[in-house]
Amino acid sequence: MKMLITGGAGFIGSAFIRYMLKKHPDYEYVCLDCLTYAGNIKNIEFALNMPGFRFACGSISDKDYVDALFEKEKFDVVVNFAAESHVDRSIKNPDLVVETNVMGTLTLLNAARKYEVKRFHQISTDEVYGDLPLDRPDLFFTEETPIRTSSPYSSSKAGADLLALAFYRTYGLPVTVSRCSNNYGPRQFPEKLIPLMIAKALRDEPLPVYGEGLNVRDWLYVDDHCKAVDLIISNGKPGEIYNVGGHNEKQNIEVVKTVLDRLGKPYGLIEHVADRAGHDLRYAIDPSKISAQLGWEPETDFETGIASTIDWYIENRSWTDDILSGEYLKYNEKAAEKYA
Ligand code: NAD
Ligand code: TDX
Repeated sequence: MKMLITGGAGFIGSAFIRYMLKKHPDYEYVCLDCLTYAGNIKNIEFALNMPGFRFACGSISDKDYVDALFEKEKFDVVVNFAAESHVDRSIKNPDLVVETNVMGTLTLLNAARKYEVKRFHQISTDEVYGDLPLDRPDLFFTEETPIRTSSPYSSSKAGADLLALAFYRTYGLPVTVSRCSNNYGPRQFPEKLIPLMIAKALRDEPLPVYGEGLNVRDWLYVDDHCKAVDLIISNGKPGEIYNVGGHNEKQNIEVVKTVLDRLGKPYGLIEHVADRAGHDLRYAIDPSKISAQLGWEPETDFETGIASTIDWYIENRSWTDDILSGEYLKYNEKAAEKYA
């Protein structure tokens, strides 16, 4: 079994590589990642010299590179994590999310079809369903919820999903799609809510909470997402979409206060700032399909997961420091040359 993992130098992709190398050490893996600002070669340093693992520094949007890689490696399975993943950046630069998330996915789909991969798994997001009202806690996103995106990011992810599903229907490419809720855990880039708030609090800097902080996100520990993806690849049905989430809804302000409490820092560090444009109110996943059909259940509850996540950022402070100082770009550049 040979698996291509794109975006494997990022937050979830690197957790997935860790998870899979442990769970299926007999598989062969290639990680394709072009090391954008969000990629970090240190995230997968442990794997670089392992037999059965190879890093390829290239872009999913580079047709010639992708075609040559597929021709050479003859992948059985492709798991596409690579994306521009930050909503705020997509609001500032909508063109890039379309180029990477839509055109990059199309490039991979074309290659997967040409080289007859046995499974193409597209990593999507609950954000493709838009948002739910704050005053209807009875409502959840199911796989039948219509696509109703809000941001350039979620629109581009929805475009990629629809293309992947079209390749299943039109060309018979064995595609599966997973739509997961907000992930948290070690090695998340310090622009996303939880690692950003930890980084700011550790430095006694103001914590920027958009608006009143009443928007709700449904948090899942990253390894539980990895477990779901592995199950879908092994036992999921081509053409199907699987929602992934652990019924762990929290208002942003609650999450921020949890971080401050764990670090022993005062709530006075919280600074309410201008709201995000088009800010989605509430995300909440109904995971009953993946639970009933594939037996998936999350293993890490929020209290345990957030405590160990905060501890990880304290114990590995140099990981964040290197990003904030720009030092990580130097070792990424070296890796880009070595693994071109
Ligand atoms: P991330 O931003 O941490 O990592 C993205 C990775 O993709 C980086 O290593 C980056 O270098 C790489 N990449 C970007 N453009 C590329 C290109 N053109 N070619 C090759 N590699 C490229 O993102 P993440 O948070 O780990 O998210 C991974 C995937 O999961 C994304 O598809 C995202 O939409 C999805 N997702 C994320 C969450 C979340 O909470 N973080 C939730 C649901 C779904
Ligand atoms: O500084 C901040 N202040 C703040 O209040 C930031 C960065 C965020 N927020 C709020 C906005 C959201 O309501 O916190 C919430 C979470 O924000 P993000 O971490 O940016 O995540 P979100 O916009 O919910 O999108 C995430 O979940 C779905 C990921 O970034 C996506 O990649 C994933 O698809």
